[in-house]
Amino acid sequence: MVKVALLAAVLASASTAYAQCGSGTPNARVTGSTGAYVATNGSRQLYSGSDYRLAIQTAIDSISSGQRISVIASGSIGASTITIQSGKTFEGCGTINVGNRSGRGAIESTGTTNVNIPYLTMTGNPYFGLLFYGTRGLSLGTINLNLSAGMGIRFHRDEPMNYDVSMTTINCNGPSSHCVETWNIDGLKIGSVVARNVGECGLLLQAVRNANVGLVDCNNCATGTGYATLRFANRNGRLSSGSYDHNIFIDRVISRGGGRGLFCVSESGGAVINNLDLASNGNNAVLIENCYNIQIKGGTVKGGGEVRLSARTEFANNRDHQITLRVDDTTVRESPCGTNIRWNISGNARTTLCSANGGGGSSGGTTTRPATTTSRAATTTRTTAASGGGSGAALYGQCGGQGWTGPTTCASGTCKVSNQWYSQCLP
Ligand SMILES: *[C@@H]1O[C@H](CO)[C@@H](O)[C@H](O)[C@H]1NC(C)=O
Ligand SMILES: *[C@@H]1O[C@H](CO)[C@@H](O)[C@H](O)[C@H]1NC(C)=O
Ligand SMILES: *[C@@H]1O[C@H](CO)[C@@H](O)[C@H](O)[C@H]1NC(C)=O
Ligand SMILES: CC(=O)N[C@H]1CO[C@H](CO)[C@@H](O)[C@@H]1O
Repeated sequence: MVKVALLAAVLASASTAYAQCGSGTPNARVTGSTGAYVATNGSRQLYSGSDYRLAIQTAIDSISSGQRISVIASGSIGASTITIQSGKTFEGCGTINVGNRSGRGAIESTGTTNVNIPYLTMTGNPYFGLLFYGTRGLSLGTINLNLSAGMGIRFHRDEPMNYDVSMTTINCNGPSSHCVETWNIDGLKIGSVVARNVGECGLLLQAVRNANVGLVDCNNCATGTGYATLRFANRNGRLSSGSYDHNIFIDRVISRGGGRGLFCVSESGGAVINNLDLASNGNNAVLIENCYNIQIKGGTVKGGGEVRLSARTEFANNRDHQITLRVDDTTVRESPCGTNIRWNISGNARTTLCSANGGGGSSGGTTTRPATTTSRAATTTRTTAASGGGSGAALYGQCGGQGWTGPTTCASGTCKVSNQWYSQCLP
């Protein structure tokens, strides 16, 4: 808790000190426009010329830890990298256009402490817009990434851990990969990630522990892929003790269209999600695969692909989930049966679950609830046909796609291919 309080204090002081980008008296500035950039440190001119990146880097290098540089000018750095060292505050007030430097970030900060980027607006097609690893006390404020391709923010894989990372408001439009992809963070606080037209995930958390996220809101993210608005993967939420005690807290996930809504995979878990608001997701609205101790406290799923608990054989099966949701116009299915899965599903969804309300258990019969029945206990049957042919998938249910093992015909409507991963019964 001390950590959280400290973080809040740091954020508060940052926002009080610099109410607007470039306000007050930054220690260094980059001004000018195309062909004529000027870097100044106080009243000293350090650079004058056409190289926007060099102007920015010269200004950054001139300040000391605890000082601030404001890039007032807009321009293009091409396929190159801006590096921010420990203790420095970097404000991108103009629009920084960037190119694709393979394997690298347009802006990087690695092995640093207390770097602060309160404002940034970036355009272009970076390999990684911002690349981080081995950071401590990194703070990102309002970051606008309006990209034509590439990835927004990346915390690198196979590199040292990051500690105490905060992000206030991340907005993405247009990247072909993820808006935010994290690996290896202990202590993450995010206000919101709002993403539009993103090729892969809105927010992808991997090997992260002790996280607190306000909102993830995606419209048209991960269309035609197995990615999701919010994805947990690669032992996300696994504590160093190996336990999956709740340590990943997500307040709200909004997802419209695109690929999956929520996707948990590869031994991740330890997460509490207060509210889901998913509609018309392709693939699965929710897919939880080999995950542990996920609690979904409420919310709605409307149409789109099914809500599904599934498992691959290379990891231990699902266990200890508690899922309360209203689900309409799609299906809810647990296959294979997990251990200690507590469902509370309302709405008109057809459900194929392994335990009755509030129950646990990993074996025995499957409970199928037809769309019109509200009492699950009333219609307990062994359902060999539930995931197979017979009557076919319900209207708006999934009827095909790569990896799909359920029905391939429709009880109502016609099976139409949405993409490689997902076919749906449509009227
Ligand atoms: C993003 O950039 C495009 C041009 O590349 C522009 O038309 C659009 O207005 C920008 N959107 C935002 C939200 O800045
Ligand atoms: C960047 O260039 C590499 C090849 O060097 C290419 O594979 C990649 O798709 C490009 N990324 C973007 C965002 O343009
Ligand atoms: C199921 O969820 C509803 C809210 O949708 C709640 O009112 C009810 O108490 C829950 N039931 C159980 C058994 O948890
Ligand atoms: C290179 C240079 O001139 N650096 C100076 C920039 O200004 C700060 C004070 O704002 C000095 O501490 C730096 O030495």
